[in-house]
Amino acid sequence: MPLIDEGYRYKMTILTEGGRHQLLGLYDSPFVRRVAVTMQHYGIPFEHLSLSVFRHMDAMRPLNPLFKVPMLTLPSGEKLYESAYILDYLDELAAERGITALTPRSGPERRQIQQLMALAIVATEKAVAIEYERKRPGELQWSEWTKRLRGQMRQAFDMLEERLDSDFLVGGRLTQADITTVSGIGFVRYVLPHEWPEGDYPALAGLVDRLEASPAFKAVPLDE
Ligand SMILES: N[C@@H](CCC(=O)N[C@@H](CS)C(=O)NCC(=O)O)C(=O)O
Repeated sequence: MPLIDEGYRYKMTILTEGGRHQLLGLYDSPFVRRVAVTMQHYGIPFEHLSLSVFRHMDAMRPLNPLFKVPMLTLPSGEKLYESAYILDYLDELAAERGITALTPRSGPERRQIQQLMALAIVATEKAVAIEYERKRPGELQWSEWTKRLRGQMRQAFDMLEERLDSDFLVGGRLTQADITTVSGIGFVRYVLPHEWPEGDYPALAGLVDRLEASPAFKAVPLDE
């Protein structure tokens, strides 16, 4: 059975030619999800192409032969890769529309947000690596390596937990540090629930509850 029927292919052509943003990748990817939540937050409409880098390779090949998501196709047809660069583009777009960017263009807050995002990305990358290790045939899995990954993931979450002493990580307002952190934790809780010792992270758990209940996160469910 073809993974993309003709109607779908037609729809995609219209979208890439017709002036809308198009986001490729499943929302169970924390990197795709942070981009989608950001677009929701900024009110930038987009088409979501819900294709898996593993299960839908034939359908993805003509769109993105790198098999790496997220990929954002701009209304011009230009393709952007790497969530950090995509977010940078979205912040610029938001600023042009008079919306406060989730990461300011300059100043000490920018640095703080970027450094907390760096911690969230370490935690998230290590969690994704744990999942990839689990996907390997049983005899090729290396428990010592998984232990190291788990230690790094938890260390990064510990450092974020320590920093969170109010409703948000930086400046008493929602920033990309919060969205990236909650997207990473969302992935762990959804894909690797046994790796999320909730009781160890009360402040982060509160942040997750608050943000997951917000319209921007609710519009981006993990199973799409
Ligand atoms: N640094 C990249 C990481 C993206 C990433 O690792 N995406 C995963 C899905 S969670 C992926 O595409 N995996 C397929 C692969 O790496 O081959 C970003 O932030 O965009």
